[in-house]
Amino acid sequence: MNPEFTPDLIERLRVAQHILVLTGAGASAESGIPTFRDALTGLWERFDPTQLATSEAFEADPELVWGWYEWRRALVAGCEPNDGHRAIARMQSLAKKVTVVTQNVDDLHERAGSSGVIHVHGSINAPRCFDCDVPHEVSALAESEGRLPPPRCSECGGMVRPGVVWFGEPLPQEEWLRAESAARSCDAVVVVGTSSLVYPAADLPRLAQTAGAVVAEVNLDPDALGNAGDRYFLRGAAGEVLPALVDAVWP
Ligand code: BJW
Ligand code: ZN
Repeated sequence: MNPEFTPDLIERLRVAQHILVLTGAGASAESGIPTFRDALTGLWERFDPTQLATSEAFEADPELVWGWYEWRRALVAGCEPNDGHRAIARMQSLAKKVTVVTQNVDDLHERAGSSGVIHVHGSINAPRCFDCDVPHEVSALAESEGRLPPPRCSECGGMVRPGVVWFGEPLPQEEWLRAESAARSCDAVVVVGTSSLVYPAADLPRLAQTAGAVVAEVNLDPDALGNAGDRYFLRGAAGEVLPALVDAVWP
């Protein structure tokens, strides 16, 4: 068994009444979706993803930003959930209660079989009007990668934008309240593949820890470990560590 799975951690997860799983881009990396702090490739290699994920970028160059999101939507549509997503879904079927909160805008948790997933940064499959917020039906995926003019809103003629949360925008209120409430009431948190740099999502493990929960973090990079107090760090790829962890806790 992985030596980082200490008997103490295994026992705390086994007896937990409510586990919060918080995922970031690293959870989908093994499915072929680049993380935010990874360099982009191809046509997009000149751009910093964190610079494209803003309303200022969209207003300055809508075709660039819409094209990038349509490229990512196509990428997600062509990717499959990985063993990490499947282990989380299995955890939901074995543990008493598991709430999955994701910062990811893909639907790979759902496709792996997870239910009730809380998307705190929105969804790449739910475009809406930039001006009046009316939802826009997703269009057929573009054949080629590159700049694309955003469609127009059928209500007001405004530009359609991706249904995701950009920097400086509030998180969807209901989703955030549910995520916060899960953090305050859970007894264990499993944090998967996030750099923990983006707030307020990065605060959820700290909130839970303050309320007495144990926190375990799965990440390839030890520097991603939050610095607050006694946490368990499970170094490695989500697709390897999570299935082994689920097997160890619920044999
Ligand atoms: C693996 C792996 C493998 C790889 N296995 N691991 C100063 C202090 C505090 C806050 C702020 C501040 N200045 C500004 C802010 C606020 C800002 C913020 O946090 N900025 C920071 C950068 C400092 N936050 C916001 O603006 C948020 N809104 C807000 O605060 O609203 C307030 C408000 C209230 C009322 C009115 C108005 C406003 C909104 C944040 C929205 C974030 N949006 C994005 C884009 C989403 C759409 C899209 O997908 O394009 O969300 S940015 C991007 O970062 C995306 C991600 O969800 C998010 C987090 O990234 P994540 O998931 O952690 O990915 P990476 O790439 O960073 O890390 C991957 C990790 O995986 C790494 O650690 C790898 O090692 C690891 N890994 N492979 C395991 N196989
Ligand atoms: Zn509109």
